[in-house]
Amino acid sequence: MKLFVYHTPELTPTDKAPECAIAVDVLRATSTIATVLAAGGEAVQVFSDLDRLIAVSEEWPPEKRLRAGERGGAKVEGFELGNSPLDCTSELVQGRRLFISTTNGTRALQRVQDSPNVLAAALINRAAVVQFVIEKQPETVWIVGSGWEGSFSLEDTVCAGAIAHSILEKTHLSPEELAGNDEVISAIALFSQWQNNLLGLFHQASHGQRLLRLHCQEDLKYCSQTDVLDVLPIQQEIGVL
Ligand code: 3SL
Repeated sequence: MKLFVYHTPELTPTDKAPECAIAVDVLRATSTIATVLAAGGEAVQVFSDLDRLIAVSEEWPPEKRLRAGERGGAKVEGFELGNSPLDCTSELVQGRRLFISTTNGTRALQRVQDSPNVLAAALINRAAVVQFVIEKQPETVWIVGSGWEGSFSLEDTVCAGAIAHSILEKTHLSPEELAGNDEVISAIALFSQWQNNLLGLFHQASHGQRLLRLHCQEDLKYCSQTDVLDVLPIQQEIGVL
């Protein structure tokens, strides 16, 4: 198995798809997706275009659907939900399909649509994602961070490092056997440095600070937990997890 880390969707090679692709948007899209599925949501369907989201979700009975949308950290007007995982209680999401569009997380998921195994990972469901990778043993795995509008983000890279670190522990591969690019080694180093204070790292991250300005400190706390949800968001058909 060779693992590659890409800090943003734009940095992935355009001429190939890996056997397994892991999209990461710790703050907050993939944390929200994992939370919805763990709370009994029927599925999560991801859109980049809000009009298309509205059109497709109209085909679902209102009691069976939820619309979630975020632009610039704020909730899209008229939607039931923004992008806070803390709003996704089992009372609300049980048996319903979530139709979601966010600024960056959606882009990462869409960029890897051609892979036969597309997963959505966050720190909260890291163990389930690692378990899948170890059992499946794909030849090539990409971890694709969402970043922020094309730029590197600390929280996605530390999550990539957390995944890589756990794969190393469980397989006894050496870092140089596992790593397909240098980004893997630097992500592991970032995680090793901050693993006991992930919330502290989020407070230093530019998107963490943006969310703090929007009074989302509880979201940061929740998303900084590791391995608390045993859920594997995996694509069933294009765009549906
Ligand atoms: O950009 C995204 O996809 C979002 O996760 C950003 S936010 O955390 O909802 O602001």
